Amino acid sequence: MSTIMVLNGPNLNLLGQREPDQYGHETLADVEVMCREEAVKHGYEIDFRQSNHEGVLVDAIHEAGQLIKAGKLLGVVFNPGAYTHTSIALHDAIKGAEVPVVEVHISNVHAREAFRHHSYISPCAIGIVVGMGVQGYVLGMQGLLHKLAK
Ligand code: CA2
Repeated sequence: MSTIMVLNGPNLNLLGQREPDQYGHETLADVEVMCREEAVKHGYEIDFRQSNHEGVLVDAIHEAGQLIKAGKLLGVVFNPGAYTHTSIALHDAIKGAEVPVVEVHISNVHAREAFRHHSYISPCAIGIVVGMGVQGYVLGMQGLLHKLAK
């Protein structure tokens, strides 16, 4: 059985606890359940992670690259949080490790502050889901499967 990694960046551990108007009422644990249920439907497992630390996320992308080369991982559904708008390190990691990434944002970043309009991740993503709430994770998984599953 193959695996899909679902990777979450800084502050997403607070999901469901604050800012419900922006991010909804579901917690990250709820999102994990949704992703696992979707994965099972397609015969996949989920490797669900969150970190507030840029280097830990870089390491996770590198690990994903190794797992993909070993045929154990399909790709990564990635909500990089605020690092979306700042991290050349994550951009380089995705490119360097040749990891198929679907970038997901719960909110419509393009309808928010100008500093959220630019993404360092989008140029190296195979697809992007924006503004669909936490359902965006499931849509991102479906997109990854549609593009890559044999
Ligand atoms: O819309 C998204 O998914 C974001 O990636 C969320 C990031 C934000 O910096 C991006 O611009 C867009 C923020 C994640 C913080 O999540 C919180 C959840 C609840 C309460 C506070 C923060």
